[in-house]
Amino acid sequence: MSETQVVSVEYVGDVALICIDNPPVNAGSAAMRQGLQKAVQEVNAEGKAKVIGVYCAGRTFVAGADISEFGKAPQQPFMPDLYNEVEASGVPLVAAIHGTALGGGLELAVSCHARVALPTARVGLPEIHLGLLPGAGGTQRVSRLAGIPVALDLSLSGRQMPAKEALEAGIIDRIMEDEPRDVVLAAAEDVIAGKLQTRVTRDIETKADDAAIEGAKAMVAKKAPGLNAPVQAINAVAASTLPFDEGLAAERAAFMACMGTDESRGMIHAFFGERAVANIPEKKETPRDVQSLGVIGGGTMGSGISTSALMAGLPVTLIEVSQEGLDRGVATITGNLEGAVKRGKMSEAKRDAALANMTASTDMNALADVDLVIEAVFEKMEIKKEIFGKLDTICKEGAILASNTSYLDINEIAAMTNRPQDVLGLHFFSPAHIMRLLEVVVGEKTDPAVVATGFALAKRMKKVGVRAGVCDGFIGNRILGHYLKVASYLVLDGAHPDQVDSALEGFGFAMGPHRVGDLAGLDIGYMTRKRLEATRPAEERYGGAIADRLSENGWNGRKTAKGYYVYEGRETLTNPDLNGIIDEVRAEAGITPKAFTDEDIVDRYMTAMISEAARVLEDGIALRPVDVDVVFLMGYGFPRHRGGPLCYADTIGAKKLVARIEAYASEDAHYWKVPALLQKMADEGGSFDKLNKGK
Ligand code: T1G
Repeated sequence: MSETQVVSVEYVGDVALICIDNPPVNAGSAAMRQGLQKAVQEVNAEGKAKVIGVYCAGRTFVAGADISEFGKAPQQPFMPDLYNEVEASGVPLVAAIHGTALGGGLELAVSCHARVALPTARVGLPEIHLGLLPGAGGTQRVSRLAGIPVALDLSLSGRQMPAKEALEAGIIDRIMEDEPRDVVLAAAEDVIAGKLQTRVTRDIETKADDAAIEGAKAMVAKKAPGLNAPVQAINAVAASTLPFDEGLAAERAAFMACMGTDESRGMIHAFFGERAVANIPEKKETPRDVQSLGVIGGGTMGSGISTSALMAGLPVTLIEVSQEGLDRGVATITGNLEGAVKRGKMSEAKRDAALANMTASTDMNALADVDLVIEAVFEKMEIKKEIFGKLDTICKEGAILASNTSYLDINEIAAMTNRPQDVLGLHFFSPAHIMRLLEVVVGEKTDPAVVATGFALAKRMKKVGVRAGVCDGFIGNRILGHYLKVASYLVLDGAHPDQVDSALEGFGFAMGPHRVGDLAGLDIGYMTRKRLEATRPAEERYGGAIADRLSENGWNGRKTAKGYYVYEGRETLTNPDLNGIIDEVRAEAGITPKAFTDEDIVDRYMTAMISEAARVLEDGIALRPVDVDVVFLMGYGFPRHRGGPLCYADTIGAKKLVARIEAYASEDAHYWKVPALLQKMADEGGSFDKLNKGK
C-alpha cells in the first residue's frame, strides 16, 4: 500500500484529522511512516489547522513498528527521527488510542502533545518479547510522562496496561467513549478551547530514581540471567535523566545492541512462528460448528481440558465411570476456575457462568448430542478403543471424536468406529487450562473439515494449534523420547543428574530433564519404557536403569516427595540415595565414569533433539521446522530467546551438526545417526530457515 493509501488527511473546521489505515494492526511500516511524515509536514505548511488529531482505522491504534521489516534494508524516515518531527510540529497533535498502542505505536502517542484513549484501550512496550527495547523514544518519553518505575515496568514486563491505569500513571490525559475519529475530533476541539492541555514531552524533566534502577537490575539478574535486552532496556531508561537528545542517543545505542542478535532473532521467530503454524493445508475448509463439548475422564488432563473449554464459554459434559471420580473431576475444575479468578484471568461472574455451563454424568449416553467429544482417559490402547467403539454408537452424526492421547496411534483408535473421518487427536499439555500448545493430530482418514475444526477450537480455547501426523508421540513426545535417552546416557557415562539439569537451565530451559521427570512423575516414564521394552532394538543402549530403580523404590518424584531430588516443603534437596544407585548401575554395566563439561552436555542434548526433529520433518509428521519450534516453545519450556530447537540449530549450522553427530557416533553408532535431511542441508548449504521459507 502506498503512503497516501495508508495515511490520509481530512480537515474539520480548524482541525486536521490524520487517519492511519494499515491493516491488520496499523504497524509502523515504511509506507505508514512516509505517509505520516508527509501529512504532518503538509498540514504545517498549509497553516489551516490549529490542531492535528491522529487516530487509526480498523481494530487498533498502531501496534508497533512493522516487525516483518526487521532485517531488511531500512527505509527513511526512521521512527525516532519521525517522532522527533511529530513532537516538533508547530501545530500540536493529539492522539486517540483504541485497541492496543504498543511499542512504536505508544511511542508515536507519547510524541504527540496530548493523548486520549477509549476505555477498553491498552498501552504497552512489548519489544522485550522480541529481544529488543523501545527504540523510538519510548524509554525517554514514558519516563518523562509517568516516571522511571513505570517506564521500567512497561519495558521489562512487556505487559499491556489498561487505559484506566495509564491515565493514573500520566501516560494518557483523558478517557473518552466514542468512535476513534469522533474521540480525536472532540479532543482536538478541546485543545483549541483550552480544555485539554498540551505538552512537549521532551521538555518534561525525568525525576531520577536510582533505587528503581538498581531494583530492576537485581530482578533481571535473577529472572532473566544472561539475556541482553532486559539489561539494555534498563540502561536506556536510566539515561532518561539526561538531556533528551543524549538520552535518546543512549536508547539508540542500547537498541542497536539488541537488533540482529540471536536472542532477538529467536524471539521474533517465535512471534511469527506462533502465527505461521495456523497456515495448514486445510486452512480453506469450513470448520464444523462446535457449540458443546463432551470430555471423558475427570483426571488431571480431563479436568484441565474441561476448565479451558468452560473458560472459552463452551458448555461441557464431563463423563466419569464412577460418582467418586466425577466428584473429584468437578472439584478439580471448580478449583481451576477459582485459581483463574485469583490470578485475575476471569471475573467471578464469568466463573459462575462457566460452572453453570458444566454437566457431569456417569452415563456416556449424555454425550448423544454434543458436537465434539474429547477422550482423556488413562493412556492404555485397549481402554481407548473400547471408548471409541461406544462413542461411535452414541454420538450424533457429524459429531467429532477426539483423543487426548500423548503417544498412541490415532488411526488404530479411529478404526474402532465407522466414522474414522470424524476422528482426530487433540493432544493438550498439562496443566491443560494453562499450557497454550495443542497438537492437532491428523489421522490418515481424518476429514479436512475436521482438521480445520480442531484448529478453530484451538483458537477459541486460546491455544496455539500445531498440525501433527501420526507416529509414536507425534511431534513433541517423539522428539522428547529421543533426547531424554541422551540425558540418561550422560548420567550413565559420568555426568550427575544435577549437573545435567543446571547445564540445561543455564542454556535457558525453565527446568532440566530430571526436575521435569520428578514434576511429571517418574512412573509415567517407567510405564513408557516398559510399554516399549518389547519393541526396543537389541543394539539400542538402555539408559533407563537408574530411573527404573528410583521408581522400583517407590520414588516417583514430587508426588512421592522423592525422585532424582528430595522435596521438603518448598525446598528441593539432593537425594542422598541417588549416588549409590548411579554407582551401582555403572558398576553393573562396567562403566568408568568420565567428566563432561556443561557445554558438552548442552551440545549432546541439543544435537539429539535437532536430529530427531529433522527425522520428524523427513517423515512429514511436522509440516515445517517452525512447527517443531512452536511445539517446543509452547509445550516443553524451550527457551524463547533461542526460538526453538531448529531456529537454534541454524545458529550452529548443518555442517557442524553433522560433524558432531559423526564424532558422537564413534561412541554409539546406533543412537547417533546423521539424518538424511541434515546431511542434505550440510551438502547444499541449506538451513531450517530456508525450509520454512519453502526454499
Ligand atoms: N508488525 C508486523 N506484523 C504484525 C505486527 C507488527 N508489529 N503485529 C501483528 N502483526 C501481524 C501478525 O503477524 C498477524 O499476521 C496479524 O498482524 C494479526 O496479529 C521502534 C522496534 C497487536 C496484540 O510487539 O502483540 O515497535 O498471521 O494474530 O491476536 O520501539 O499482534 O495474520 O499474517 O497477533 O489480535 C512492538 C506485536 C513491535 C506487538 C494483536 N509491537 N503484535 O493481536 O492478532 S517492535 C509488538 C501483537 C517496535 C519500536 C519497536 C499482536 C496484537 P498474520 P495477531 P491479535
